[in-house]
Amino acid sequence: MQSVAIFPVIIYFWSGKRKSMDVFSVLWCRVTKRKYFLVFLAILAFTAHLYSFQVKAENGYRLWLRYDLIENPVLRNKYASAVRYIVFPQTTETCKVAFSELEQGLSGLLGFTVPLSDKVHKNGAILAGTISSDPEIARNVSVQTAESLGKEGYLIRTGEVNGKKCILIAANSETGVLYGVFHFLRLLQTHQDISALNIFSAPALQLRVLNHWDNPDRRVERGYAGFSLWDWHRLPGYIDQRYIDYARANASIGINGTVLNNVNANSIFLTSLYLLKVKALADVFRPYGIRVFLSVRFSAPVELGGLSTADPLDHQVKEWWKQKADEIYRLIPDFGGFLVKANSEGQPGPQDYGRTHADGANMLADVLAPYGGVVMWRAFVYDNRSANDRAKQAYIEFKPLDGTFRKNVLVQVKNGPIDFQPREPFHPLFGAMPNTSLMMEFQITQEYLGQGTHLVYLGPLFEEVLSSETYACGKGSSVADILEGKCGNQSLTGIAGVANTGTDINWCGHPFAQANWYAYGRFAWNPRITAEAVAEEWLRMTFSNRDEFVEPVKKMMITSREAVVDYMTPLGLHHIMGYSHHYGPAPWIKDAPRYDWTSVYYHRADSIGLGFDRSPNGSNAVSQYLSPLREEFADPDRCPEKFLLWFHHVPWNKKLASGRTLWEELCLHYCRGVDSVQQMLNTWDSVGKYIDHERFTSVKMLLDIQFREAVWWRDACLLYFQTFSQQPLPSFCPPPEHSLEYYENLRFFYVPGN
Ligand code: GCW
Repeated sequence: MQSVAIFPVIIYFWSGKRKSMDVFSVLWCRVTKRKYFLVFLAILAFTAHLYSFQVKAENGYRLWLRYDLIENPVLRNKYASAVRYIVFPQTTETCKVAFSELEQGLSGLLGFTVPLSDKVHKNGAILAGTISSDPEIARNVSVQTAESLGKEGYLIRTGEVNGKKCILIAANSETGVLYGVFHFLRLLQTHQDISALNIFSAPALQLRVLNHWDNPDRRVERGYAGFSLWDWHRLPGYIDQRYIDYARANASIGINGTVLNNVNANSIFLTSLYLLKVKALADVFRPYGIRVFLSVRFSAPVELGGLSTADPLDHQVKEWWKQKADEIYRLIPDFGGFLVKANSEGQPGPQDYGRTHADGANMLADVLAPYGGVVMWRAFVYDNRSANDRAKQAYIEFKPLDGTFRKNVLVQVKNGPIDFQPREPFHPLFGAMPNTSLMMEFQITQEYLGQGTHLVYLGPLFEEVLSSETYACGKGSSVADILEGKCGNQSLTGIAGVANTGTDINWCGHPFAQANWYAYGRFAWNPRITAEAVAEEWLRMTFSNRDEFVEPVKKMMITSREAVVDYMTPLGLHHIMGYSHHYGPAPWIKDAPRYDWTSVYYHRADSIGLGFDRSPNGSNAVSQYLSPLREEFADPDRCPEKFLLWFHHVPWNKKLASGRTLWEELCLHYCRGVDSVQQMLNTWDSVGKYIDHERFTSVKMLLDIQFREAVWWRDACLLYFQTFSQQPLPSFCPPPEHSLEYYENLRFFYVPGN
């Protein structure tokens, strides 16, 4: 915009007749002469170009890595005097990308190119590098500190070299330095004080990976942001700039691994042709500290190797996998390993041959071990054999295997025992397998949380799960403690997030879905961070540093998770979404090939009440939790209300803590959820003036959709449950727009991600 404003000024001075003629008269004189007219057009075109660039630049592509000029000149000058030059020997590819990020970031934020120097000679240097390779850095970092930084940690400290004040960004590895650079830029992006820095940061978990559910045809299972980022057809020859920007974004939040393909895996990824494509991506990601992994189909030896079996104890099968591992590591020496979904939802697995999950996982682990690779074996299993409760099956199958997995196996457990619902209690396997490396699986893509159109910030969900009390090693042992290996004998630690990225220009579809990618990375690095702190960082980097914007929008983000729980599945309800595509409400689903694919299986509504009885009188799933949590969950009067209908079948007229009956409370939550979305809309309207029009409008349209869909959820669910409660809607709930029949007859085709 500033460039447009300069235009009349140029004309004014160019006229040379400032006193006698106004700008428009001058313009008129000049344009009558052809050559001036051409100059005029050129200036106009240039200005228009600058203007259009500025508008387009806010399409969200840059994510949180926006390095726009810091507008406040006082702050900018303060930073500029602290970072007058950079001393950063670039000996490796990782150092090169770290330096280029630092240079690019600083020049954008400060408005000038900060020069590179080979030594600290005056105040105001940024001195970046590894501790072992730079004696100046080494002098500033004690051996003890260096040790505690580990492989990927870093420090950012105001120090002194040759008697000159400088900012040190140091680590044991180049990747650590890269992480430090991103952190340092974040300080500037969020306008922090950098005059006396003493930051020390190391990741709490070793493996911090994204799981892409991307298929070879580029469709993304449960993806709501376009097609897969991986252009398999043009790989390995064509390297899309997106791959590099993807790596930058991940490195900026400490993600160090990516599983490229869907857990419902296609064996094609293990063919020699595709491994070359995988190698091309691995080569792009390597400088950013990101290793690639593949989801593998357990029956690949049959499909690709022509064997008659995939039995993990069969000699030929083991040999086939060994040869495959050798081939992979010849191409990709730092290949991360395999992710496996076995004997779940129709996928092949060791149980097809009468073997256990451990037999399958260990066989693969053995072929990867010589190369340092790992197996991430998923515990998301359920089938027709799950006697009386799907929620219990993973525990039943896996707990007896505790202690039998190889050291390089991690069992990957979803955050809750069913399936990424808006709210679930934590998975009871956390705390049940002290001799196994357990890793967390979160879903960043919003399969069950409004998919591509609802603004739902997942930070509070991550925080709630990670801080849940498990009693695994006495009172005060959280899920985070277990993940970090503080509560058992884990040899490896890790966390996975099912990615929400795609080819949409802004990567994630909904502008606020970017916050969930960001938050996942920040929680993976530090499971004890708060959702609020993360939201604030993200907002400042992604939109604006103005408090008038940040404060209300942060509040909106924090409440958005409770809002979706309220208007979809309050009080512990779960899995009542549309059949298969999971879009919209469908509590009435009762005919499906399997009972546990219906909604009635999960909510159990009848004339007496609502909810799944998982107490000792019911399926007794509560017994999978440790005492005293088990007893708390088992008692309907002590069970937290947010999980009430998860664990209990509660009579419609039972009085809850508020004094309201279950029916009244249910109505209150559904109606409150809609009100919250209205509040979100109001908040957004009030902050429009602080941000660019493009993203403002995009979010506004999406919030309008979210509001209509929240109303739809409320009305459809209340009308349906009312057929059981047989009670009127309380006065605080507006009358539904349509009949129950209308909602039941809605049909949706081509829902994305299905
Ligand atoms: O929730 C279900 C999803 C499936 C997914 C599965 C899983 C990849 O609806 O789409 O399959 O979970 O996690 O394996």
